[in-house]
Amino acid sequence: TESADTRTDITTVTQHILEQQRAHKGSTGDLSLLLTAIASACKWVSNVVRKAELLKVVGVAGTTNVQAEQQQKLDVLSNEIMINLLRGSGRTCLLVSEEDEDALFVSGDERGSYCVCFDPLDGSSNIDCGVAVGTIFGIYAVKDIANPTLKDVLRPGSEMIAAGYCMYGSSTVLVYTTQGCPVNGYTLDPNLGEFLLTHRNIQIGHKNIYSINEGNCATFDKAITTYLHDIRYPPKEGAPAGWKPYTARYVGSMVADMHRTLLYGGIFLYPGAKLRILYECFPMAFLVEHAGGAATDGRTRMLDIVPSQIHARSRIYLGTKAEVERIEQLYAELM
Ligand code: P6P
Repeated sequence: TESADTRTDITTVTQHILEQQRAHKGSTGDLSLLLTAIASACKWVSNVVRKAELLKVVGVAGTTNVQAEQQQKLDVLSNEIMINLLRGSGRTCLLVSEEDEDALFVSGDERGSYCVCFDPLDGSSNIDCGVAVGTIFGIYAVKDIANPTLKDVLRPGSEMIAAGYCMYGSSTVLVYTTQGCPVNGYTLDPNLGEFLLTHRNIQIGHKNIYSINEGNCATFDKAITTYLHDIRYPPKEGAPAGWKPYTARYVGSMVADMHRTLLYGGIFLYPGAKLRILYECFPMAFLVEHAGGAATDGRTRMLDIVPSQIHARSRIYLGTKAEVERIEQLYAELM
């Protein structure tokens, strides 16, 4: 059999974006350009994240130590990379970043027709211990390119036209989808500097895994404490044949917990209103629904929520449909 290095039927993310563009008759190619710019930004962020520890001891050119205060915080650096490449694509008119209090309006000849909401480096507090972190993004089409306003992003997540994340873990994996299309995953080959199609048409798994920060259990409401009890202990009337408790997995970095939930299945729960709607909850809900799963805040489908302001937060439960429906049923019965 031919070795992986000699295979020539590999598909790069750029080729795949163009292939999907051709499938959408009449598309201008603007979204393809924007997605390609995002993929380039993720390559650059990946490069910086992987060198982070080294930069602290050997500096950029391998000369002297980089003093801590000179060592630009990775999330600030990642934010600059994202903004430069998004604005430079000439396809955006409004940028909402977790790192910036105010939205950024793109003017002049750099203005395009898309609004991008993103977290440039989610979970960055985990970097020092080597835990996977990631970039998360969601894209809306502006309503009136001549007059972009915050109303272009303070709208239901279901009106997003694309969403995705890039996880900087044991490998760098970009996962995204566009409205009504399959969810695909691309793994960065560091030697080629290319994202190669490795996960075609991801469908959410069905393993019994639950993912929650148990340390917050004193704040869980009755619906969640009941849900957790039912997946940890057999029913009162006795365990049916084959019954076993769910496995617990919690990384504490949303992209890592989401990627595992997408590939293996189960449920990710964040009952406190901590995660941001526009650039954490909506993109992940958009992806999980496109992969055959579901996402809710307990009472409302996540993608039907309208954020009140650009950094609004929400609780979120996402994963396999059956688990999400169970949680919504408990909210309806108990809350
Ligand atoms: P906690 C990381 O700080 C983050 O924003 C998400 O990536 C992650 O899912 C969540 O917060 C973890 O929160 O309270 O469990 O540390």
